[in-house]
Amino acid sequence: MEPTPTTATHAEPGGVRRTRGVIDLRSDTVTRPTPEMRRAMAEAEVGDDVYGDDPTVNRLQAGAAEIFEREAALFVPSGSMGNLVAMLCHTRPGDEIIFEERGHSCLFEMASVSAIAGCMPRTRYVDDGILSWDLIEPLIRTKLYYRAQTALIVLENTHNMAGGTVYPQHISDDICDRAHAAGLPVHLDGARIFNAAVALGRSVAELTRKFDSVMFCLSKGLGAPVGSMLVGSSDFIDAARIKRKLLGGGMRQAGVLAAAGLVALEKSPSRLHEDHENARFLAERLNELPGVRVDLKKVQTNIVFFDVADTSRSAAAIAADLAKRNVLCSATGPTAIRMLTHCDVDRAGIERGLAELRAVLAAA
Ligand code: TLP
Repeated sequence: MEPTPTTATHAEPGGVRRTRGVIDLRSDTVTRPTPEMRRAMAEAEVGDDVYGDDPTVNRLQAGAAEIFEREAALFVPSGSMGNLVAMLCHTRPGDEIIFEERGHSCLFEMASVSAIAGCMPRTRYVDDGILSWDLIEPLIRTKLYYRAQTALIVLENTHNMAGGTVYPQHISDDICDRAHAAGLPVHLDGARIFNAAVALGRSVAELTRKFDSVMFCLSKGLGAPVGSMLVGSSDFIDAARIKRKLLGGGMRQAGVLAAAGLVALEKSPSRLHEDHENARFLAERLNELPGVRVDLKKVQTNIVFFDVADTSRSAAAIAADLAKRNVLCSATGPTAIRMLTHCDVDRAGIERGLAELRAVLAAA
């Protein structure tokens, strides 16, 4: 069957379309490498990165450090490993780490904060996911020898489970300044920091300059197949390299992956605004459907959550019916559904997704 042109934006070598008729809105992690990435991967110069000998990994790390205006960067296999490595560098077992309650590194990374870093999460719920110093300060432990000590604050920008919300820069800067005054480092889970930068019209360097360490993902909206980066000082990255090895994340000829990451860093940020426009379009149309509610003020980047309580059907049932019609989304709660826009679904694909949802709701 000829794949629908609305579902894919790039032709693969040999003319095969990337996505065969499926509108996959489960996540921006589902994006496939572009033909340019695949070419770069095939032609990548490689070496053994555990010896520091992979020229393509070295170029990627130097490029990321330059973009973030930091001393150094480290290529890691996943965002989860990047966050865990940072937590291992900043803390000791028995310490506490402050997170927003739905922070990815607290809730969705296999409890590695406790299981591997040996730390206690200390959390605070905020509806839009955006913490502020007045919410963080009461969570900091007093210095008593028999109490676990606060060792780190983790912020997430954009905040995934709050709907892709963006930290206003004065708030994240203020948290970092006050944390530093209190002797605490701040790590940024910046899996989607390029989306935040596009939403705010600022550079990622500007948004992140006060953080002690930053993790960002190449494999989400930037479209690379694998990999994330940690950026920070040379001392932090030297320590992070050791922790990465401890976790089994020392890779060998990783240049084949880094090559795609280099293309992603160079080419993808300038097109993320399309994903944001598609998310806004999607959110506004969803909000017009009977029984569907979207909190439009939270739709700031490429993530759309919507509530289906008033359709009298569960999110899981709707997601299952949509999947039968080749539209994929994630049921994230009894009545909550998450959809993400990305480079593999264009505006026509979004429209088809909406039409299928309309049909699913009408059939019920
Ligand atoms: N997020 C994934 C799922 O795990 C939920 C997604 O589909 O959104 N930080 C943030 C903010 C993330 O959203 C994710 C992945 C990660 C870290 C972890 O990245 P990976 O999947 O590379 O380990």
